[in-house]
Amino acid sequence: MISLRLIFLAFIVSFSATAQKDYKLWLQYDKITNTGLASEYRNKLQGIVSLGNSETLKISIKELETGIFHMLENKPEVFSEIKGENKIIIGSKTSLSSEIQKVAGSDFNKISEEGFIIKSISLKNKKHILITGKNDIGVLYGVYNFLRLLQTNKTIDNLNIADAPKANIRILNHWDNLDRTVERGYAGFSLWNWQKLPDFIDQRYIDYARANASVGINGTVLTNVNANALILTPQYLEKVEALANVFRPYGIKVYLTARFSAPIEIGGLKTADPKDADVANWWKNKAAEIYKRIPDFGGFLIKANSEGQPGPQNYGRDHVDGANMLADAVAPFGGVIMWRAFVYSEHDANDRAKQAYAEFQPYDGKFKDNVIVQVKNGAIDFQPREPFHPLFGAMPKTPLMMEFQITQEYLGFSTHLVYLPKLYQEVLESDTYQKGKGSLVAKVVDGTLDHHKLTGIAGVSNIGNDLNWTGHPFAQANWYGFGRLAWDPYLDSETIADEWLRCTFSNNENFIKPVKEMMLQSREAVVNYMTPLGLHHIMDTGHHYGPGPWVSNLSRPEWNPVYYHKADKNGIGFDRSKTGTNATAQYASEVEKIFDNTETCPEKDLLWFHHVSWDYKLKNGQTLWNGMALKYQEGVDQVKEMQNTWNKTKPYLDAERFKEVEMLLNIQYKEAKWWRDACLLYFQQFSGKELPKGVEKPTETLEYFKSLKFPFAPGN
Ligand code: GCV
Repeated sequence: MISLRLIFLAFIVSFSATAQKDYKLWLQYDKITNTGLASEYRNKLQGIVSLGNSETLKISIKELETGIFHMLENKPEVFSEIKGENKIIIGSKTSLSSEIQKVAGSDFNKISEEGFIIKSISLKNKKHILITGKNDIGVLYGVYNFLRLLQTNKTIDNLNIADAPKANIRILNHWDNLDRTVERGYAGFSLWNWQKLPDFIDQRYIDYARANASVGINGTVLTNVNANALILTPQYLEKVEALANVFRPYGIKVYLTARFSAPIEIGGLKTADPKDADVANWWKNKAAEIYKRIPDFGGFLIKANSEGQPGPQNYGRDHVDGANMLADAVAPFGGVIMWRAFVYSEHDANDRAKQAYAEFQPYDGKFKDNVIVQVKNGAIDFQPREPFHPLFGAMPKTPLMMEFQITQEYLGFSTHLVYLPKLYQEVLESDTYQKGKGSLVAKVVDGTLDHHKLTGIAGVSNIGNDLNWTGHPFAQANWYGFGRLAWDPYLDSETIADEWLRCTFSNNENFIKPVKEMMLQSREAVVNYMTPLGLHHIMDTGHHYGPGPWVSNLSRPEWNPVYYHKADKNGIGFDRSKTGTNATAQYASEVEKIFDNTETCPEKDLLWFHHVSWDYKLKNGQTLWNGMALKYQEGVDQVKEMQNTWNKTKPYLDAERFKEVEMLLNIQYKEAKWWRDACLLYFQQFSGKELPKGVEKPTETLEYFKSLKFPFAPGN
């Protein structure tokens, strides 16, 4: 009996330890195992001097205490004045003595309002480390960055770091519904427990804010862009206010999605026409009501006249009319309007990839100053690979905000390991040639190309109430990486992977090197086994889980995969060149030229821009059919390689996370083969060709793959 109880207790203890590990994200603060380094850190960190007592500063101190306590097993004392040496001095600029301000000197000129300085200083011949910023939130960012130095085992000698975010709005978009389902969410239900709010503050809200602040995310849109007007009623605003109060000391502003028809649905008006004075007034009053509760409310995100959502076009008005009317409502309070450019219409026979540009580009320069247009990274919809959206580089007079998808709607949900910062980097590094060579998408987004002050990067959240937040332990890296790139869109995805691995798992090089390589390869692997050579949107319909290149029976043409691949006996691919829809002409002429010609078009984008024959010769001399089949096989092989890599990591991490990822990689391998076999069998009907040597033969029939149904696929 006793032994059974002991076993049970041991189980509970180990279970909760694991739960904690998964839950703690990249803030593990594991004990530093390099004893030399640990004692060096201990020597240099002999207490904290706190110059201030705001909520944010208290959080900063607590974070330092927690981090140092766990990493160095040493609880640092907290002082209110500087005594002795080797202290960490934290406080915002105004709290610093003139002597310290002098030491920090010109560093303050290098940072913006949210920036931070971490500097080794000497005061009266005593060494200290100063962490400061122009205000407390900068200090908090500095603290997280300082702790990251320890977590990644970096030197803390001669520190001289001054860093500031390059985009103002660094924001998560939650596609969370009020019933707690999450559109395209694969990590459980919504974190927001509307029923228990405002009185019950779940610890998760605090931990969420902390995780976001640790990577510099400063905003959150709580609700789905397919919006519900109820969120704007007093009953819900009270709950939103409670969340805003939790997030505020972490520097996170709350935003909401605004349903354009709200004046009718909850306001009792007969119209939502943006030119109607009553409608404009209704929104003004609504904004005033929100700001009374939440003085630092960020503003609204709007999906209008897209996929059935109401918008100004319902009243014969346009996007500018709608956005500017809302902009006027929030302007007196410093709010912004993030107006989405994700539009396409079933009534428009034009290539879907051209529609957002066709509709929005003519509006350049017509939006009010507090409007920012939110553009998805590519012109279709968050595919494993898309060329950058042609609107980037085409609206110089309008602030454009990047929208990335962190949740893996088209990338294997939360079962596939896909390291997305690699994708984000590829887009941010793309050259729009708007002002000649070097006009990178990153420069459009951070405002430097066209001198915009309002800038932003949004990521569609992959967070839910799963114990590990994101469903897949490695999907945490996508949340982390999004935050880091929103802070600095020029960061290298490899550096980010390195940081994340060290903070999340281990500093052991035998672990870091192969696992980092695995992460960096994982994006190309998913492209290979799902949509190689520029194929896109051939996922099964509705839920987008698994392959469905055969789907052709949906009411809207552009919802059918056959619309995108256009496979026939002559070949495959969507001709968007001059001989086709001429979508290439939406890019600057330098880019257009490259994409328009099969000779110069990167092969990774070939079938996005061109319809080519099955015998088309690829650069490596293979026919398109053989090359495509081999790419599918390569994707499968890459996942096998990921499994091999992972299997060797067992000694370096806890058994539970090892097992979790091992099981998920097994699923990914199975599904990569499913993708390969289903797609090749389907396309083979048109090519009429044998599979080349090196590609495994399918073990199931095409009919079998077509018969698979997933009625309860999540997120749909
Ligand atoms: C929130 C895609 C997704 C939809 C999503 C839409 C959007 O179409 O499948 O679920 O809706 O994009 O970004 O608005």
